[in-house]
This record gives sequence, structure tokens and C-alpha cells, in this order.
Amino acid sequence: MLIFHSDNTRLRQARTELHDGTLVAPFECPERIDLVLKHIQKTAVGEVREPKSYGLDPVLAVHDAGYVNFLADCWHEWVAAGHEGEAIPNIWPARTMRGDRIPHTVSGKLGYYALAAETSITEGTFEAAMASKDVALGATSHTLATGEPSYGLCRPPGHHAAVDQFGGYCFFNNAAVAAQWALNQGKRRVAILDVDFHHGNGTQQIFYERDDVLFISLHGDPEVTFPYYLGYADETGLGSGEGFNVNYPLPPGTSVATWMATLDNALGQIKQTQCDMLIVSLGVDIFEGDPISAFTFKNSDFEILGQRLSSADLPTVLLMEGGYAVDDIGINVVNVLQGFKQ
Ligand code: Q9C
Ligand code: ZN
Repeated sequence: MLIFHSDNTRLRQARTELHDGTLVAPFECPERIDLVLKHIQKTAVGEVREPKSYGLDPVLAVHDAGYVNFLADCWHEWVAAGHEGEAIPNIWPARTMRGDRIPHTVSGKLGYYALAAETSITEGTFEAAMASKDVALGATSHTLATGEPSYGLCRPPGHHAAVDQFGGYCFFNNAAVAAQWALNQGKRRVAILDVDFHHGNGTQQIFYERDDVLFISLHGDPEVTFPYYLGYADETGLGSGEGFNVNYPLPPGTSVATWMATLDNALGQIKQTQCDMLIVSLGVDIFEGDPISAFTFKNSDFEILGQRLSSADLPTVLLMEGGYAVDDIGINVVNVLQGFKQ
């Protein structure tokens, strides 16, 4: 399988994540890329290719222009304001306040454009997010041109990023950018299957009222895990999108057998819905050793996952989302790629 990677994804090197009341070294770090690449090279599972730059238009096709400008300028405004640490929001337009005002100073804008506080904005964050969506678009273009599957080593990840909000380590929604790109290139309906441990709230929001993208997600039950405020089973889409959003919240500790049976339901729905392309939000944080997640995948289960994904028999793009057990992240990704029967 052809693999897309850009060294510029390393440009985000955050020092801080707000975790359990303390600023810690971020779980979502450039070492994740190094370890996956190293294992890809060691196993020779596929050739690694650098994507070209696709510019901002494919991003603006799914994200708000004010939000994109905010991300481009945030770090410089933060520094110009004289702040010392990394840019972290600490105030939001909460339920009892106004959600229609965009403040003028960077501290106010941070709350408006953020959906969580763990993800700091740093020098290089925007550039890394640009590289990450280019990786997704490079992979997608290859699959569109050849019908062959491809893997995009996206980092930072994307599926928590909404139309105009960052958070959960995500800035641009790589899978959504890729899906919209594929539609613009002539696909009629794209399935996005999100297997990351966390619900893909951003992807759901972006396509919630549309029937040209089927979004299906298997994830930790939001009653007890991030992102808490989206990802419930009764969220089925709106208007012409009704029936094109499917959530499978699963309790922490769910067995692999139950998870795989749920995946089979999801694959059945994709088959029934007449999709002509599959984009997988491939978070490997479903691994039993993941430090911030609670599913029970073993290394070998990722190969079975790869096999099942290929059984959908669609042009398929696999995009990296989460996965934080850095010792095993390369093994788990490569196992999916090796399981995927071309
Ligand atoms: N500090 C993705 O997997 N909070 N994002 C978890 C640990 C945020 C995960 C608590 C988790 C975001 C792409
Ligand atoms: Zn995740």
C-alpha cells in the first residue's frame, strides 16, 4: 500500500497539554510519526511518498474562513500580546453567555474557536496542520486516480475539528477535507468510518445535514469519555442528512469480539448505502495499552481490522487519527496495512 507522509507534520512541537489538572508533555507528539515511519520502513509494507501542497481551498471547502484565519494568526497574536506560555483557552461562550460575538483579542478568540482546553496552539501548529491535510489529500488523490488503497500518516489528527473549532489535538479535519475533495472530483457518496477510540464529533458536525457523506463511528460511550457532548446513538442526522449519521457508543473495556461484531454492522450499512469511496479515520488508540483510552485491542487484532476494512471492496483511504501507546503505534498501524487485502 502506498503511504503518504510529510516531514512538515513535525512542525507542531507543543510542550504542554492540560491533563488531569497539570500541564504535561503532550500525548500527541512528533515521535508518533517517527515510530510509525520506522516500522513502515522496517517491514517494507509500502513505499513512502511526499504529497504536493494543495493550498487552502480544500480546507475552506469544509471549514469557516474566520476560523482558518484565526489558526493562521493565533500564535503571532499570542506572542505580540506578550504572553509567555503556549496559547490555551480559559473562557468559553458557555450556555449562559452570548455565542454570537467574536471577541477581538486573541484570548477571547481562543475560547470562541476552541471546543476543549487540552490542545495548545504553538509556533508551527498551523504549518503542521497544513502538512497533515496535504498528506490526507495526497493519499486521496492517489486512490482516486488508481482505485488502489492508500495510507496517510496525518499528524496532527483531524476528527475532533469542527467547522470552526479546534480541540482534542485536532485543527483541520483531514478526513472531512479528503471526503469533500473526493466529492468535488466526482465521487457521489463517501463513507467515513471512524474507528478511533474517541467519537469523531467534528466529522459528524461537518456532514450532519448531508446525504453525500455517510458518517459511522465506533467509540467510547460519551457518557463517560471525551468528547462527552456528542456521539450518542440518537444522533442520526438532520434534514436530508437523516439516516446518514450512525453512532455506536460502546462501554469502556468492550471486548474485541463485540467491537468486531459492531464493525460488521457498520460495514453492512456502508454496503447498503451505495457509497463509492471509503475513508477510514484510523485511530489506533483502541489498543489495550493506550494511555488515554479504554478499548482492548491486541497487536494482532489490528490485522483483522485491516482485513475487514478491505472486505468493503471500495476505493479506500486510511488516515491516521489517534494512537498514543508510542511503543506499539508502529506495529499496530503496520498490522492494519498488512491485513488490508488489496
Ligand atoms: N488528557 C484523538 O484521539 N482528552 N484525540 C483526553 C487526556 C482529549 C483525543 C484526556 C483526547 C483527545 C485524535
Ligand atoms: Zn482518539
